[in-house]
Amino acid sequence: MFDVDAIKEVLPRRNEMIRPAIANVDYILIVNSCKQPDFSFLLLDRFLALIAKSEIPAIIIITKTDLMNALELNILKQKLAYYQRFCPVFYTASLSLLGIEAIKDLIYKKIIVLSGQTGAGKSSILNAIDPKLNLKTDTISVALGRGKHTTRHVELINICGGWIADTPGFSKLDFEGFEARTFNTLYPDFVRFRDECRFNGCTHTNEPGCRVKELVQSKDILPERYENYLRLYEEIKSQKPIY
Ligand SMILES: Nc1nc2c(ncn2[C@@H]2O[C@H](COP(=O)(O)OP(=O)(O)OP(=O)(O)O)[C@@H](O)[C@H]2O)c(=O)[nH]1
Ligand SMILES: [Mg+2]
Ligand SMILES: [Zn+2]
Repeated sequence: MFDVDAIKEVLPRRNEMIRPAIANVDYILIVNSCKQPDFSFLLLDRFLALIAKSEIPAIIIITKTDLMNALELNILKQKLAYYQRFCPVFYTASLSLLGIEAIKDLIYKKIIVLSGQTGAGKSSILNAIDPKLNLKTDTISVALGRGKHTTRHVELINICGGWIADTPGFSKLDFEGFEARTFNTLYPDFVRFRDECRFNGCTHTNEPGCRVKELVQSKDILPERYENYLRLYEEIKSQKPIY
């Protein structure tokens, strides 16, 4: 197997992920399943903010589209159309190979990291690209409604003329080292309007004359995304500082 650390020595580091430790990553694919485990916008927003801090471009991959009926999938697609303004979104169903060609095109000449909840279908995407990889996958736990941490370590795989890292899914993602005051800078859809808020450095929470809040009212900013922002903002604010 290719040594993940070797890449770090060859090239100057453009960016570096802390978990997993891979340098010069071109994209992080945030893998989210429609069901099993259930799709969560809060989890997606959490991922996007974490990745925004690493300054690596994110791409959203929606897996297991076969598990939603047409109506459910349409509702999901309508909301995700909002995210498409600042982040590409791809839809897949790995077992029927739907959407897999588009993922292959992404990998060419790139270093990519697959990231997402356990059981979201990361390894299954790679098996769909090349069945010879025969990566271990497992059904999700019915009792817990999530995966079983089937992939245990980072594996960097050379396929489609590029490198892609399969990673273990995680169930916990925290904002250690993040500051509430600057959390708004991790939201490209809010940053656009920053200069239109009355106060410099507006956190878009309690300040008067906040343009972002106006745009939430008029639904030009997705209200659920803003509500999740407030939840994550409060979470960061209540974190104990670590010295
Ligand atoms: N119906 C359906 N099931 C899928 C699809 N993709 C993956 N699965 C199933 O979802 C389960 C979990 O898939 P994995 O590929 O192991 O998930 P993972 O993200 O690699 O999980 P970890 O390695 O634990 O992080 C397996 O039972 C897969 O067969 C899909 O597109 N449709
Ligand atoms: Mg896996
Ligand atoms: Zn504001």
